[in-house]
Amino acid sequence: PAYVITYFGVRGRCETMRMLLADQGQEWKENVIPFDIWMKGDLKATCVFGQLPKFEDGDFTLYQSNAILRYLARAHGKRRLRSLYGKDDKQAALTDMMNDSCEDLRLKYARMIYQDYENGKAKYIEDLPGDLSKFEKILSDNKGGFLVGDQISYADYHLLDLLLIHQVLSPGCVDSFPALKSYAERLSARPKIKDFLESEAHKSRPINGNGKQ
Ligand code: GSH
Repeated sequence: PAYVITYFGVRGRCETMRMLLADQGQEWKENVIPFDIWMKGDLKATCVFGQLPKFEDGDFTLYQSNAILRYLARAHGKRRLRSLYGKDDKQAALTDMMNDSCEDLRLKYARMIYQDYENGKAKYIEDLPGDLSKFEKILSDNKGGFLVGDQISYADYHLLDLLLIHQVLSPGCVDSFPALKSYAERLSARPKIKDFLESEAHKSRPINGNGKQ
């Protein structure tokens, strides 16, 4: 495959792009970097911002997980006009807005997981309905069935990943949000996403690098 994902052996910031690729019928190669190799610093020194993931499409190299998602969003979709990035510039802007909000929640989650798990987890779970209710309202207001319009976008894969990892953190956390719950079930049941979620590759990958989830 032309696509190569270089990342640690975790779901982390890459499971969204993996679900996007799987759902779009794409193949990719995983270049898994053990953390002790990373700590030697040679690869880090070659990364533009000193971090992973790194994404390669042939001889084109990209960093920053959300830029990678947008690159793939422009390249895939049923037809070029129905990309994973909305139907027009306004839908593209709304898709970016949704993804930025997913990024906000991902950062909040990562901060708790990596810096404050023991003390902060309970408060995080207590506050979670406040975060989820925003997405619940968006999905129940939009009759198209997705975050934006009536077709899947790269932001939907991001939200799906967040919903899946939050249901591991706090089982049942979407149960009081009917739109979110059915959205997560419907996206997870898309045949290629279902196959991906049931794959050993996905199931055996820890969510986070420190074993917390
Ligand atoms: N904004 C970046 C993105 O979205 O790709 C964040 C990348 C990032 O935080 N990478 C972490 C990393 O490389 C792993 S998820 N950590 C190792 C290090 O900084 O040395």
